[in-house]
Amino acid sequence: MKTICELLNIDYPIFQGGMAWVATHSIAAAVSNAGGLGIIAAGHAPADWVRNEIRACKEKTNKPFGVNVMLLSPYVEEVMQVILEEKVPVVTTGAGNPGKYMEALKAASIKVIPVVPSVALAKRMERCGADAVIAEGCESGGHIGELTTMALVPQVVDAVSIPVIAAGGIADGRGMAAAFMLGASGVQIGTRFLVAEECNIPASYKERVIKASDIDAVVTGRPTGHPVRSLRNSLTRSFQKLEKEGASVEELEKHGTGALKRAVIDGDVQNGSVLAGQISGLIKKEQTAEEIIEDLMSGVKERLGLQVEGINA
Ligand code: TUI
Repeated sequence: MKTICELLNIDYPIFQGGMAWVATHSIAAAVSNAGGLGIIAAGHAPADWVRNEIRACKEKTNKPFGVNVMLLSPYVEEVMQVILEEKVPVVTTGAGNPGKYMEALKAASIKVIPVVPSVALAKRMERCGADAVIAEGCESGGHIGELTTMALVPQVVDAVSIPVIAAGGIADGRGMAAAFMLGASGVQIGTRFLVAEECNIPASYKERVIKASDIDAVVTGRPTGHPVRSLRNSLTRSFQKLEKEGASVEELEKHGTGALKRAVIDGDVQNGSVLAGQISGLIKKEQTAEEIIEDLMSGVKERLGLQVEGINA
């Protein structure tokens, strides 16, 4: 089996998470230029916005990059069309089953790497032609599944024969080494790239991540069927109150409307949804994407030396 670096033509087995509203061409191009796989998040954005971001990314890097498609987006069909037209090298997907798009993406030689929260979905994705899967544990920020990274990754590794990328709770060389020990072929990292210099979110958002403690990343929205992990603030407290009072799904969904944009665009980290993972407490400073990748690679090499395929590319 090819290593993930050989498969995608990248130097290091590090994906930057496709964080909605956050992951624009700026951070994606910086991560790709540093040898990882930068990923633009399509989120809930219209197709024209995605096309502009793809073109801006191509201006800034000649290296492979990806687009993450949030399958709950109302624009998913048009966004997939743009990805095909622009011949984006890699597509990752989240929050659903991308099966119906697989044939067209594969026919365009686009590598397809779905995020999976379970063994069953990982197997289904392998059967319909996925090139790899991202097994994302519930330590992650944003929309999450049930299983932890520690439990999910080895079970997915045993169930499929395509490469498995571990995500959720990984932010340094130790976490990366642990992921390789579980059988992963690479890692996807979101939270640490939130505080990258090239990540153009408000300073208030980065400061909130940097000052987060180990227990600050909480889950709200379980009753809606869309649990979301974000950093404790006025919004998470009001959500928890509504949930305790038995608010309806409609009320809870209404309460969450526009909350991510409030944090990422307006910088309102009290009333907005500050999506971030459980590993936030480990993150202490802003650095360039290149410094983050160098730190991850030196940390993992220090621990695993030459043992793991793909890390010495
Ligand atoms: O998608 C994410 N993280 C996200 S998406 C997001 S924006 C958002 N919009 C509306 C509601 C909630 C969030 C913020 N963060 N991560 C990847 C991920 N995918 N986590 C879990 C899943 C997942 C869940 C179910 C993937 C597939 C799936 O399949 C269900 C099925 O159809 O079989």
